[in-house]
Amino acid sequence: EDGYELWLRYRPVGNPGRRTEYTLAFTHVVRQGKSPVLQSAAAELTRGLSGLLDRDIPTADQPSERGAVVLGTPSSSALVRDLLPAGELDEFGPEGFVLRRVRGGGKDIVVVASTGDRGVLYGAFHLLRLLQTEQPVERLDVRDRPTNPLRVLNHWDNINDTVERGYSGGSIFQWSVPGLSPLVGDYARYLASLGINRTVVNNVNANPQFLTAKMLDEVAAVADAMRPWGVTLMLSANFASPIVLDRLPTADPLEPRVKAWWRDKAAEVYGKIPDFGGFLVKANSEGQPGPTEYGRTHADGANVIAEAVAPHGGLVIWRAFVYDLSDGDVSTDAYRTFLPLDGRFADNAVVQAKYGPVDFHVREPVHPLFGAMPRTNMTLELQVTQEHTGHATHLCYLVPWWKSVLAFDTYAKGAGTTVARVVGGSAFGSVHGGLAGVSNFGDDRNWTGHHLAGANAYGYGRLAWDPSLSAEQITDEWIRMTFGSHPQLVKPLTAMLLGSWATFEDYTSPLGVGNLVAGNGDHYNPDPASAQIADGTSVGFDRTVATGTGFTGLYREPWNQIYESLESVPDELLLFMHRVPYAHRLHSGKTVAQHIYDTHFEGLAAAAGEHRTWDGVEPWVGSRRHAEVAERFVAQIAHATLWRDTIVAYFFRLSRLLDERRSWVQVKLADPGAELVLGGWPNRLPVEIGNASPGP
Ligand code: BDP
Repeated sequence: EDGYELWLRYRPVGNPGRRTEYTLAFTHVVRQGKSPVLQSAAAELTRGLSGLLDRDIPTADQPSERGAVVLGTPSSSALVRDLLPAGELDEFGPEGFVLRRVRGGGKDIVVVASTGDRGVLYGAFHLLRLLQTEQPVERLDVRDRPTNPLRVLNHWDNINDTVERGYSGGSIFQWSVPGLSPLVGDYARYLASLGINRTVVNNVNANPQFLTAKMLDEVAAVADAMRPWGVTLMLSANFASPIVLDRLPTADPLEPRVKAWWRDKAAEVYGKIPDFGGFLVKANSEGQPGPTEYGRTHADGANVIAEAVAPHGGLVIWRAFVYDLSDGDVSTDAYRTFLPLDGRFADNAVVQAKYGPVDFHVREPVHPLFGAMPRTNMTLELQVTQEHTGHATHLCYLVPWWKSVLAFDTYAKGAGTTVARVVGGSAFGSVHGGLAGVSNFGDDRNWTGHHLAGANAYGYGRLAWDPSLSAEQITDEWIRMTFGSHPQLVKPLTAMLLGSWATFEDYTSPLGVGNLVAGNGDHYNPDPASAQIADGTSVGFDRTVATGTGFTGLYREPWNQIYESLESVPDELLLFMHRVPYAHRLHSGKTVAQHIYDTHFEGLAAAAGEHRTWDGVEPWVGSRRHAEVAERFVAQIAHATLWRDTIVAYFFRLSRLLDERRSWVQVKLADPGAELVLGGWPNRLPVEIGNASPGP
């Protein structure tokens, strides 16, 4: 197996009892209704059941014997109307569904129903997931609906097929090749299996050429291929498009000619893609054009596009990733720029903020904008692609981290106003909110480069559907669906995945200090000096109100107090909020220096342990996938060693504090040549310290 099938492999159910149970319960598929989405749902059920039960599952118009799976909507199917109480489905909306085992005409029937076609499709995938994970179906009765209206995957794919921050090959859309990429249909099917209902198909650093008539034809073909899977297409738009494409003298959003341009462009797009989802915009950020060039606000900018797409039912998603105030602390810029605009964005505009106030680092506090803009639709942007977390080389499973972001309590409307509730809409009643993930899909055969990075794509989708799912459940599902249900496989792999984010954090950036990589580089190799967060006496970033940049004051009670005080700031965010001497004692009882030494040795040891775990599950994983991941582990361990040695050496050199638990630092200190070696940093020392080290 080469990994192309991801979590939709549909291999025969291994557990004999379950297989018999399913074989009796599912004998044929009854589709009522002809829409393309319903056809996808029926085809998927037939394909999935045939694979899982290892026999041909036919499709029929009516239930013929016991074990029919009936799928449809009340409007497409008389059977669905008969089998479920009138009105029951309304509660779950057109994307929600009911799966139930009922008796109809004296026969056992399984109904997969929704008021909308998409809901039926999602119900079909849910039913298959239950079987793939070997759940009982005896008393099947599932009622579910997505928490988030917007469940979006963003592609940073360029017109020349490269992918910004992509580590799994080129663009799956193959924009540079005329005609539809053969990957698109399969890709859309994977999105549907997770309930992802939108995708933005080009980079936020947007090439205006995507909006030319010729490219729009290409884009329309992609939309056509995704439509049967219930996926709505969106485009990133360059704010200067009116200038670049049609030589307007300005892109000032309040200029009538500019408004007309966007109105006409929207009409053109909708002429080709009637169900187009709208535009995503990165403006006045990292060199991208935007409204502030004309003295206008981000709301003015968003609204001109919002107005243009509104008559067609479209949205504008406007990113809050700005840091152009540049007066000291970028972590306050987005807050200070956007907060005054609360209530000024159009109803069909959505503000999208990254989870943290700086970037997608391995650890940041949750962005203070969440909960601070009660009159604005918001989406939370997560980075599925591992730009800052080891690319497609390191195992870094991000679901536990995302869970903690979603569960963060903003206290905006009292206790319990979590980020999940803010973006999902239940906190402030916003209509268009949810999650956006920066995709890790590329045209590598296994889609995500590292086979285990598929878990991040899967986990993102599941959390977008329901942020209350536990990390354990999501992980368990993914492993069973991707590799199988053998207990000797599921248990160790679950633990390995769940621990891997902490492992990565341990051997990279300690205590919330931020990325210790070269500023504008590939965000991969250690380069702590360039981060400029430490000197010979202290380390960290003073963001307090009392003596620092005031960032901690952007949070509500009690977080502002908790973060402001050294007594209460959580260890893992200490260096994000405070500047402290190396001998400062953490709540854990360790000094900062000792914590850095320990976590780096322990993190590397944990990574080596993950590699051993992987070797131990070889019999159940399949040789090709096993070997490919094992290769990545070898590279990861080598790179993690470089990280450990670089970071440990760097902080030892600055702090001169001995490692209380290991001998290597003392050896180096006692060695008169130590200074010389230290002077060789960063190129030589890490290697030498690594060699001298007795290991953890
Ligand atoms: C940064 C990435 C850059 C993106 C930018 C963004 O390094 O490639 O364009 O985020 O999110 O982290 O716009």
